[in-house]
Amino acid sequence: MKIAIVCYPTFGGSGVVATELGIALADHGHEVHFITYKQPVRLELISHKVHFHEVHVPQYPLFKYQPYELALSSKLVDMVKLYGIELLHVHYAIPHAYAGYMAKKMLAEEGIHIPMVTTLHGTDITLVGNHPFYKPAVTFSINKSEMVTSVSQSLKDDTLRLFDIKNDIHVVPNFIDLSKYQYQFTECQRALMAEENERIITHISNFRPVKRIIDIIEIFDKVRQQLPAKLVLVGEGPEKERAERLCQQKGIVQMVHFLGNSEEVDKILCFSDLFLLPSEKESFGLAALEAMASGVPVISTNTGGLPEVNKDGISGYLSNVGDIEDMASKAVHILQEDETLARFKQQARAIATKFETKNIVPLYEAVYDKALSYV
Ligand code: GMT
Repeated sequence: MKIAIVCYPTFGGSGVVATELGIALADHGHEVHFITYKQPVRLELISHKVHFHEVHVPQYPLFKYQPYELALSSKLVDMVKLYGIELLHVHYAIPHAYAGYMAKKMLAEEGIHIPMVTTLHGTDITLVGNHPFYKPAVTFSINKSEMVTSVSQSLKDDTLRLFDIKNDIHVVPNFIDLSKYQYQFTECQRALMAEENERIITHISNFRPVKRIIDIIEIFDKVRQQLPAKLVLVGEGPEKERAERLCQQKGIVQMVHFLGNSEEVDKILCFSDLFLLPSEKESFGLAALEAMASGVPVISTNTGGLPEVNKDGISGYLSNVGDIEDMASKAVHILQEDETLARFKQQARAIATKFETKNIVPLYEAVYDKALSYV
């Protein structure tokens, strides 16, 4: 099958999932065309099965807002015609599903009929898409997709609650290539981060308010008073400065490493003992799954799709949003004894195996087959 994948090429979870999916589909023999404004961060290998087409938006002074959707839909039309692409798979509804629909209509005028699959990732529904400014367009483009998938049951429920959706939503969970998370302890650069007797607590995100970075600092501050520990924070975003200031106020700057964005999260996770994800909302929590794949237990909130990924008392623990005390005491419980930590590490990895690429990608292929039967 010749498939166009439209996504955000950045460090965000939706872009990572789209990129890993494209790579896995190419491994299955499909021809994949990534169409976006920059080469996706985790797309290392360009081969005859994986193509990347950049969407250019020339700057024109008349426009206060440059029309990306227009450039994207035009690029989709051109690439579908040039490469004989048979299906569009758009990740993140805004504005990709809208641009995809326009491309479909333009192609139909020329007698080319191709289906569109829209994958909902979370904030496109729960935070951004739900805003009255976008809602009519998001509802319309979801309803005009041949097939719609969501990354968790929780996100499906949210979508049906918040939007007037007429078509079925198929839950296809996010997935992980476990072979990429198999660094042995000895290969890890643990000594660069912490003393031998210290536990390493990690968080990776885009540092948006929804991630509750301040809670992470507060939790860590409680934990480090009970046992020797270091905190490793990976990512960039609007809450970073506030977090840095709080570390200064608490006098814990030496115990907290801000690493910025990284393309080597696997190497960071391999020396981590615990992953914190105290988000306000999380449709899935790909970062938690990546941690679990590295054998790192997770303390997360019980919001959104997180309970579908992080199993309470097995791969880690779940707490109510904002319950810093509870998260700190559960963290101490996991980290205090070597035997407890070893058990949670092994259980976290075991739960992650349920989300292996080879189990999930065929679900997308089945969705594509069904979408093709509709045109
Ligand atoms: O906020 C983020 O983490 C980025 C965002 C994105 O679209 O890139 O992540 C969303 O999609 C991920 C991949 O499906 C999910 O794992 C995240 O849970 C989801 N984020 C939220 O729902 C806040």
